[in-house]
Amino acid sequence: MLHLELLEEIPWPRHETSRQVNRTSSKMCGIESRIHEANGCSEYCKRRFDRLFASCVTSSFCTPPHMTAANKSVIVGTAGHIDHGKSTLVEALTGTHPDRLEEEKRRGITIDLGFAFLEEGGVRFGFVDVPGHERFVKNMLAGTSGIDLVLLVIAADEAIKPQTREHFDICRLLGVKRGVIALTKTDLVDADTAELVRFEIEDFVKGSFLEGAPILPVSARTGAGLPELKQALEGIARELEDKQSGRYFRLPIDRSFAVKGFGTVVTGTLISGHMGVGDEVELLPERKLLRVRGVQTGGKGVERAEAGQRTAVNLAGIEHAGVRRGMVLAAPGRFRTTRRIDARLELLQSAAPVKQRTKVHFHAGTDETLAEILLHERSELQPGESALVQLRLLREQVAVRGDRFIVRKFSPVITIGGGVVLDPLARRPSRKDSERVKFLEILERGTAEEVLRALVERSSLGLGMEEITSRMGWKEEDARGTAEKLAKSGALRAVHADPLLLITEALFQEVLKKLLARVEAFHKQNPLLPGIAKEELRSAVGRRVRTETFQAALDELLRQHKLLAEGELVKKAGTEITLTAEEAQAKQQIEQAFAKSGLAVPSVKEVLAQLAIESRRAEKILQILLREKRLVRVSPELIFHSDALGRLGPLLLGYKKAKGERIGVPAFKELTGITRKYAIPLLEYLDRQRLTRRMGDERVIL
Ligand SMILES: Nc1nc2c(ncn2[C@@H]2O[C@H](COP(=O)(O)OP(=O)(O)OP(=O)(O)O)[C@@H](O)[C@H]2O)c(=O)[nH]1
Ligand SMILES: [Mg+2]
Repeated sequence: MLHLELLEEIPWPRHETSRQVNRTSSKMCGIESRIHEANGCSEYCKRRFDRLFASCVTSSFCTPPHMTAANKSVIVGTAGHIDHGKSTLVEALTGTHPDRLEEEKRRGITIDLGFAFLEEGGVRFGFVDVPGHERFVKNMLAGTSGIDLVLLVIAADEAIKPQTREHFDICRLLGVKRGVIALTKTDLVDADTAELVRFEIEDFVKGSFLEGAPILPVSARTGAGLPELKQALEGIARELEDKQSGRYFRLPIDRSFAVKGFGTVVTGTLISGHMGVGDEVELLPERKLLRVRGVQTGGKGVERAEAGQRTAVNLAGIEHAGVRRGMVLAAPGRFRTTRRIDARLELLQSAAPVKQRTKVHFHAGTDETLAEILLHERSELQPGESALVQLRLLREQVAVRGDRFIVRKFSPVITIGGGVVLDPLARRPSRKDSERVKFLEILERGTAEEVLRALVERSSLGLGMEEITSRMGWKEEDARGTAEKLAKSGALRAVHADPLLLITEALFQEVLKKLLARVEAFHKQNPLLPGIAKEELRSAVGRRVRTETFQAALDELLRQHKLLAEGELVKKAGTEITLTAEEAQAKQQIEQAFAKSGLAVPSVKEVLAQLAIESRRAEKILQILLREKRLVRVSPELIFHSDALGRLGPLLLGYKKAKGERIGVPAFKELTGITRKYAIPLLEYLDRQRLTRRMGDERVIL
């Protein structure tokens, strides 16, 4: 196995920043990496590489190595207006300047996302530094979607500016729950001004998730306030809930590049589950299966990355140009892509009213696409209001219930709202669908049991496990547990165990009733037939009932002994064929006709024609005799009585004793006293019964 040290922020031997990199350490790391690869990586290699890694710390492009074991990973996203000092503050906190691009250095502004790491008091912080420029909010959105807490940066000399508001709104709409406010550049203002800005900020965040959050005066230039800021970040980080490690692995990609000697590397924030070296992962929406060759979190090679960590993944099986920001790495087969999402959309106070079919830019995870808003049960959404909507997406997205998204006006491009995904595999809106709003309200507020029940009730054909997990983002075992509880309470029925298929108990009862009624009707219409063929019964419940449901219902009726199965036939328990006196007489007549003729049997037609009952009934009585094995069909035209056939065995044995084991057709005719018309089909029948074996023109008696 290849041990790859994917140094996300330190000397990457990568194309785009090769000039920025400390050459010596980069070269050494590159060489070491190749040794790892060539040797299939020994522990020795790994240790040497770690030592080299440690020697890189003096480089201005290196993050300190993380030699102590951090027990919590937290992603901090910066937010704030352009030039308010976000990147400078990240550098002051971590030692890494997050701006990577040549253009960023030249223009002195952040254009794309930057990353840095800090380990403080057992917490491993991953910083995502975002651009403040209004033209790059799109990039900011890709970085902010996976953060745990926001570091809202407001310069003391400028106070609250447009992108302070926009970034703050975005964080709120994305459901960021915690944060710290850094009042930067305090070295440029006097104490009174700083105090005034603090009041302004307190007012600004009132009633939001940042109300009561620490507002800390800092200066990246003098270093004032930095220890307090680190302490505040650490304090909040400790209070944060752990991320969704109990869900399936999902990593929205924010960067993809090639590393010489390793190939494609992608990075992103691991938003749920975990993933490790050697795993198979699925690239969505491409649906490509790829293998993980190496993983790095927080600037260090690891065997496994967990939810909540900045992660770099070295992928086998794809060119880096084949991966773009917005794609998702996911646990294979656990997520689906969609172009219709039902959601709760909140419109910002500052936005204009939204009408039916308003076009917007839709941002979720690290991806964006155009979307059309379809309002459910209303024609307009007013500023500051929220509503249930459908988002019709231009390009396929990966989404599960609970994912957050942002919408921005089509033109000019400004943030107008955001919300939460309720049903990622939504149906096309229809006036007939009167239950949709009720259903979405359950998805919005319901417990797992209420949600699963509502989902099953809305799936007339039944709901499969794959659909439950990909739609809700639940793990299979959790879905199974919830389903079991609902089955016990009598709300749902599992008609198939693996893969699980659920239907409502009401539908199951309906199918049971239909099956019973169909079997009863069959007996009524066909008193002389023993039962209905399973296939015929299957078609009686219609195509809107899945085969699994039909089978489970049939099994249930058999288990309850309401129905009985004999081979491919199903009959109602307790029903026997009862013949009328006329039919019983006909049965006797048929049997006798064949019995008395020995082996020179009459044709079926002749026998039936002599009966007093009509031919259809007579035919059924003949079938009964065949089923009872009193008569045997030897060829399509010829039927014999079983007693006559039974006498053939001893007759042949006598012949064998007297004349030897071989017998020809003429000898057989003579032995049985029948013509060729009967002899040939009978000999073929005896071959099938293994009483004789054909050898040329003769038979060997066995
Ligand atoms: N005096 C002083 N200047 C600062 C301080 N922090 C940042 N600056 C300066 O402010 C300018 C902008 O800082 P950046 O860190 O690039 O600002 P930013 O918020 O990252 O800007 P964008 O990423 O483009 O939105 C730079 O020239 C910094 O040197 C500070 O605390 N005091
Ligand atoms: Mg910056």
